[in-house]
Amino acid sequence: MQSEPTSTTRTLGDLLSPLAAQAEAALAQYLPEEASPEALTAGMQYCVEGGKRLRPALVYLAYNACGGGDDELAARCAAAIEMVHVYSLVHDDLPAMDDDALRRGRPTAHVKFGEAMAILIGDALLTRAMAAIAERGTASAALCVAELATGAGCSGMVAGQVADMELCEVADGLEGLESIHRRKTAALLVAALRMGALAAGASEAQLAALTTYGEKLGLAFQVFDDLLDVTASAAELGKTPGKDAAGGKQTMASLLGLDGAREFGERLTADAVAALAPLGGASEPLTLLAEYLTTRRN
Ligand code: GRG
Repeated sequence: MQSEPTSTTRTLGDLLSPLAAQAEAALAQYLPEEASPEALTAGMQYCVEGGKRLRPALVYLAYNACGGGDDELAARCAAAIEMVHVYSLVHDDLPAMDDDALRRGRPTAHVKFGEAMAILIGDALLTRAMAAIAERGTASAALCVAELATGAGCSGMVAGQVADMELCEVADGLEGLESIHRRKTAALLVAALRMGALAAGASEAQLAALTTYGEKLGLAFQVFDDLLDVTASAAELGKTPGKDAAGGKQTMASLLGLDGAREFGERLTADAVAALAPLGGASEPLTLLAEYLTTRRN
């Protein structure tokens, strides 16, 4: 007889799949807008399919860790953060940016629908995300919109992308790379956690703990992403591997070496977990998530 998986043998999928099911339901409910042209809605839906649903999971886990409260707001935030994430992937894959043909194991949006439609699908996902939260109509919802816009915008993810594309000045070496990762990757994870916490009416201390966790987790996530770019296959990743090295881009792997980058990622993960202390036992799934992310293959 096969034994039940223990907490140490469970995979990232085991932890994320119930939360992913919640995210699917939230996306099905909050992505479509009645007056949107059918072709646009279909394009948006194509692009959100697949993916690990990591950011919605962070919304739900932070929400639960802070004791819950407004389930509908949490669901709206979970759908919204995935829409913003997917918009960023669609735009990042465009010829003017990373020019990639493969995403989530399928043709990218511009390959499938043409460049103009891909830009518009991204625009629609970003704006629909903000409306999906704001429509809740509460003060907490307004705070969540601000969190998401800040994490995604000109001091967060977009700023990180501008720096990554060398469209502004960036410091050399590790300092510069970390400043890119903090904005391009970590800012959206922080927004996911803070929105989940706000939907639960979290205290300032809980928000601060989750913010530090998200910052460290985001940096660690990107370190492991850099490693996967070197060590994983296209079949595992569902996107083109080896692009960083081919483009002569600085990454954690090129700066620190594979072993050094792994050690750095593990240290950041330990720092993320340590930041959860004020939340007590309720944050254990966030600890498990951080630890599982060190072993992910996609
Ligand atoms: C175009 C404004 C704009 C931003 C682009 C998301 C992004 C910023 C670039 C994509 C490339 C990249 C390495 C981003 C860092 C964040 C990251 C690792 C995204 C991939 O996230 P996963 O692994 O993807 O959670 P899935 O498909 O599982 O959701």
